[in-house]
Amino acid sequence: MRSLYKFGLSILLALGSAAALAGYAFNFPDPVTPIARETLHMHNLVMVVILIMFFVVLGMLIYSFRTHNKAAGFKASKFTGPTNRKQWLWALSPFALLFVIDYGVFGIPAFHAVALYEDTRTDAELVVKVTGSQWLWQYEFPAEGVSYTSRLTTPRDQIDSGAAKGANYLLEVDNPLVLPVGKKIRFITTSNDVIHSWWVPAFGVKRDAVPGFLREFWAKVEKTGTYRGQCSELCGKEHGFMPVVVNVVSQEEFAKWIASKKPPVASAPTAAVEPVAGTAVLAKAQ
Ligand SMILES: [Cu+2]
Repeated sequence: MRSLYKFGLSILLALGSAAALAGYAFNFPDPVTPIARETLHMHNLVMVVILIMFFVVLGMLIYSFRTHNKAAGFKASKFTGPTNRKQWLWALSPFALLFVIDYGVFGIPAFHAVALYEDTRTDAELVVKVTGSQWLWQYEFPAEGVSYTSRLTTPRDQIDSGAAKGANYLLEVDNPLVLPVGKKIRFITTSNDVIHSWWVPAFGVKRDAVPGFLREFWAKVEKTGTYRGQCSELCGKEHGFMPVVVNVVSQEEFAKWIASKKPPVASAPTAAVEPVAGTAVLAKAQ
């Protein structure tokens, strides 16, 4: 028994130290959108309920093994299937309990969280089109006529272990996506080549970018800051090298930034065609 405890303890220590070395966070990142907060609450609720169930069932098992054993003079009863009312009750009550927990305790809040995620009302204050490409992201603000690409900036030296890895190793880009705080933003994802997936953990959103399809989700970021994520659909040899970086700034800062990104007025005739074409595609997608 003692060696078993030692074995368990060493496994725990090994897992703990490996996690510490990797700088791994076990829990969700701080949620900054309503969707991320609901997802975290849902996760916590499920964890608490299944932990209680785990300990109740384990306790009953241990109690049964320790008290109703052969040494204490108990004889195994031999029967097939429930034969009396008490046995039926014991067979059906766990089923009924699980049914109530699954549909009532988990189902209702889970449905609410999914409905929030799939909110398709068109009251978005800003639309961002995200296009995945091997191996970069393209961001477009169709109404504002702004479009640019966002690529990894981690030097090749760090990737090939020729230099020490930076603080945001593989999570840094040249042109981050800039968004205003507190605005409802509708995201539309698509792809130029293969399936990618746009993911920012702190936003609680992840949506596949599928070639030939427009898929959508929305987010309302409540806190300014820099948020990092990654492509999360294996998309080829540099799948690990197309991170997502989002700078969430105040609404005034955003207005200034978007104005600086707009194409100069001199090229207006050609630039004006873009947003109109983009809007037509968006209207069709709804
Ligand atoms: Cu990708």
